[in-house]
Amino acid sequence: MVGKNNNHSHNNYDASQIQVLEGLEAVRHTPGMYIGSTGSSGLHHLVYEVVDNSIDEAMAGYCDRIEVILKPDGVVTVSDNGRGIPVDEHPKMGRPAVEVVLTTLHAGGKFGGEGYKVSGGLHGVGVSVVNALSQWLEVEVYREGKVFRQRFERGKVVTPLEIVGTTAATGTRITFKPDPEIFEETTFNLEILCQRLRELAYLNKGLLISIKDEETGKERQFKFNGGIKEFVQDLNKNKNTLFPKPIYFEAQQQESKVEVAIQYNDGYTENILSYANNIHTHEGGTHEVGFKLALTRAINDYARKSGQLKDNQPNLAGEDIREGIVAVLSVQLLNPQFEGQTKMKLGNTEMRGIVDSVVYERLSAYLEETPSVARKIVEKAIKAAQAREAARKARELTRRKGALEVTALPGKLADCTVKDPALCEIYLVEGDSAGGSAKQGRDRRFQAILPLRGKILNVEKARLDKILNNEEIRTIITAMGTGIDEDFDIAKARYHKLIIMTDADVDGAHIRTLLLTFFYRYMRPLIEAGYVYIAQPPLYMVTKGNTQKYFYSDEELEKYLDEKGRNGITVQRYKGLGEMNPAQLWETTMDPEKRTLLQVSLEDAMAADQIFSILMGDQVEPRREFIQTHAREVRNLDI
Ligand code: 0RA
Repeated sequence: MVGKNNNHSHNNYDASQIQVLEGLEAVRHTPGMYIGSTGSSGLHHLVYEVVDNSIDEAMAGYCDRIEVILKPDGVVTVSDNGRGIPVDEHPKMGRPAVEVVLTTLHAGGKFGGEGYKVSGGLHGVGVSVVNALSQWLEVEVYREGKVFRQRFERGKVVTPLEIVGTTAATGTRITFKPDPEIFEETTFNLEILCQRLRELAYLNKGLLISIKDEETGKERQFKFNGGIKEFVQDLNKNKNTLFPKPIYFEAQQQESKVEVAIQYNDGYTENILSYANNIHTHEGGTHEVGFKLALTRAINDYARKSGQLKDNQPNLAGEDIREGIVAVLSVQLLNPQFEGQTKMKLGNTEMRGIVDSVVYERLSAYLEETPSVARKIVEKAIKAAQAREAARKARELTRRKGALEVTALPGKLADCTVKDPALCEIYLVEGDSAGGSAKQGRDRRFQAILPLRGKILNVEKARLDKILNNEEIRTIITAMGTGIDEDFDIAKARYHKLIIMTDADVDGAHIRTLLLTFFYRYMRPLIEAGYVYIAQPPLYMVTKGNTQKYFYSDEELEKYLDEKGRNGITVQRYKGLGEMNPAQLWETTMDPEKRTLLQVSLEDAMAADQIFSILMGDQVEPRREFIQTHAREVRNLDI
């Protein structure tokens, strides 16, 4: 046993111990407050929280490997080769520091002097939250030549810290089983974890992060010596870039660190990913504002100096300068303030000026030194400005002609009879044959059907003026009645539910991604209002005698077959909606009493938008591969 004071065992609570238990009880009482949810997202958050502590150790320069292992029964291990959580007695608490870290809420902050500054994964909640929400957790510390071990159950100490062996290594290993009493969902998804771990590996150059699923044997390793420079190159992998090597710089200013990588492609979208302390700031914030200000100023200054922009011409607008940009901005700061609807917007006001001055100075120097690249960026921005002007004129013209007004509804639309939009829904259905079944199977009082034919316009490659001329898109806009883009008006929505119903195959996933991208870019308030849904048609029909049962996932079907056996059972796999007759389509997918709809969140749509950029890239091969690996995930959007 370690430490002088061993009498902190079960029935000998002192004041601090009582506080600890109250703290962890609070976590178990309202887990959502600490990890967001007790669904799949919260479950995965536990792993991120533990990994974040190892990342901090890596950022302090003491750790270069982190390993995640998924074990049977929902158990996870996270190991690192850092210094190991200190084991000496904590001066105030009279217990080993590692026990304090694992049982004290926000042991995040400093405690017991300089050496014990655990930033606690600036998500802020700390690893004690993981402990509180685990059926059991074991920590092993490799330090001072020894192996230390301690076990907890539901946050409570069950064995004191013990020395169980010797070792030459240093590091920390935390193994835990999320508590099934707390989590609705207890199976980890390797792909979801990989996404975050890959992102962390990009953000921490040279750090090796590996993950292994012991049950399937699947193993992945992430290590990027180029860090965010490689991140930007990978985001541009399927694109035509304007120049091969990303612009890159990092700088330390006051207590903060700023790191930037920029590369342009010949597309029209803006893709700036910003991070604060390794957290993706989806909603941007002060650092991103500073970045954009500096970018606009540096490019305009250069365009004038180089003579590409004449004295009598107006400045290039920020949005023109950002057309086709792919950039990663990563800042580290002491007390990050996260704000906004989803707490993913950086609020620290000082970061605006800090990032602005760093980016302006370093980018201006780069442009001076690299005129060939500078010229290409300015040329692209000038073209964007011209195109924007042309699009404005086209829109003006369309508006004057009243082309988007709902004078006549599209012929293909089978409208509903009820007129109150709050009660009405519109199904966008892939293909004429499924469209036909949906028309026959629906409740025509409140369900409208719009069949979509053929490939909808590739929105990534077209600008607004072209999009407005695409027939399928026009039909959707007209049927919805809202207009789009700057003219969008949600009050005019003719339906408060827009339901995307596509086949459960690759093409269906493709069409869905495309529609979500279109809504995300041109009708975003529709998504924000929660009006956009995805229908969930069954994957299988099982017939036994004269009864039929429907199954919506492979797991569901397997479970059923395991229970009932396969005797006298036929399984039909639906390849497309067209294989269901109108009555079946109604019963399984359209009847409000029985169906499941997935409501599309802004994050889902944002993800679709990113997937879309990859799908619609300029090179064909990676596309196929991507669709195949992701088709199923898109179906299982987590809401
Ligand atoms: C507090 C102080 C020190 C390291 C750590 C915590 C630490 C925590 C975790 C959590 C997962 N892995 C970790 N690795 C280290 C520094 C102690 C010293 O000065 O040696």
